Amino acid sequence: MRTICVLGMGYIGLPTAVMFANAGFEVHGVDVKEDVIASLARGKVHFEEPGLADALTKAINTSALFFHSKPVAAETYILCVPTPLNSEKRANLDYVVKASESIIPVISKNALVILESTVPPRTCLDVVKPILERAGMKVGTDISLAFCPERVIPNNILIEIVENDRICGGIDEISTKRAKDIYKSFVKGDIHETDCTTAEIVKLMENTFRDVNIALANEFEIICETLGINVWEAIRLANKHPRVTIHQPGPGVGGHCIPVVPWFIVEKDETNSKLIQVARGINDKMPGRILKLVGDHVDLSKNPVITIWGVAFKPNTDDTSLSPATDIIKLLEGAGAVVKVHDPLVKAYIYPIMALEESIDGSECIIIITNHDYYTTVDLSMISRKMKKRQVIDTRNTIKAKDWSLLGFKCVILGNPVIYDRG
Ligand code: SAJ
Repeated sequence: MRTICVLGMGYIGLPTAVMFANAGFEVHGVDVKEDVIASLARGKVHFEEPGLADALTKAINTSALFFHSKPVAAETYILCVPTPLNSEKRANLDYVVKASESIIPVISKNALVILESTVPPRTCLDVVKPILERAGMKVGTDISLAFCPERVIPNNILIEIVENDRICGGIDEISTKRAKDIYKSFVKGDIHETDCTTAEIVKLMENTFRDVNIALANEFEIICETLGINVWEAIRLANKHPRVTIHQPGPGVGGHCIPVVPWFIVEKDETNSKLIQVARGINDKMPGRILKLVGDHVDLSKNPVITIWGVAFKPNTDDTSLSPATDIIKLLEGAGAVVKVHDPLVKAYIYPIMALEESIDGSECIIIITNHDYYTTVDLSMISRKMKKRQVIDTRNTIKAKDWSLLGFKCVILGNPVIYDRG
């Protein structure tokens, strides 16, 4: 049976391991975190992702998936480790280096190594290849190496991992073909062949495209405020053009990827990446804009209780990675507010997560940061009774302001000059 060793059991590595296991491979999932390995071996997933727990159970029950704290010998190694930003806004490749080094004791001739982690261009050639060659074999001749980035969106991973097109870029043609061959076992989208360095920049371009477009939406929000225009309505109408798809403004950009990845291009060519840098700056300034918006409606120097609804980086996920909510809470506390936090999905966060009722008790303003579906189902009359002042600031244009205003709420929506209240 064909064997695969997947290094890194995070939100990409685990679904990848599970998919290969359920597609007929013998898969060995590896993570340096012993507690993660122990819980996975018991069939327990360590993050929320629709369908993942069932798919994991199936893979374990058919004896197709095993977990280890160190790599084991396999025909294919897939590296799915994090590549965070360091303090100089460059890619920290420590995990890629350590994972590559960790397979040296077990790798043998004819192995295929696939890097899935998002990395700056030339990482396969300049970082991974020399490490693998320390095993005494030549990459290209003895070992194949390819870069095959993931493209899935959290919360829809198990669907997108199958249906999205993929890019496979090998260090040579044989590496590309071998990598494509194994992904074909479960990917229904087209698998496009290229070289490894092109594949590396393709991944960065995709996420940078999104970051720059969100920055444009955020810049439109700022301009529309100056001009007294409702940006949401303006974007809705502009998007009626057949070739225009403007993104949505908001409180900032979070997640593992979008706020990080554009810097991997900047580090390779700072001089020619000015648009990318400006876009990053615009998105990073959005939490400060939210602070200003709150300050326009609440006297923060009087230490009011302010409620944050939603600390996940995007709706309907429990993931708080680089969430703009964290910056906004810090800014509000710095300005004097006493912040209470609610999120229906997040269990662990750097601030205590309260029950809904507790989070609004004595509060002078709710600020909606993450538009979880849950917030459209809350009991508005209970909320209006519990609050000290009936005010809500919606940074995602998500609430039905009319319903809230009928209960006496003053509703402020980022990017909309109209203030909804009973008057
Ligand atoms: N956001 C906005 N306005 C928008 C869209 C998003 O403010 O119009 C914000 C979100 O609220 C969130 C952040 O941007 O804070 C990022 O969310 P996202 O939905 O854009 O992206 P991620 O991080 O969940 O997933 C992205 C996806 N990449 C692209 O859409 C190009 C996903 O396909 C990638 O696999 C993933 O990054 C990754 O791992 O690289």
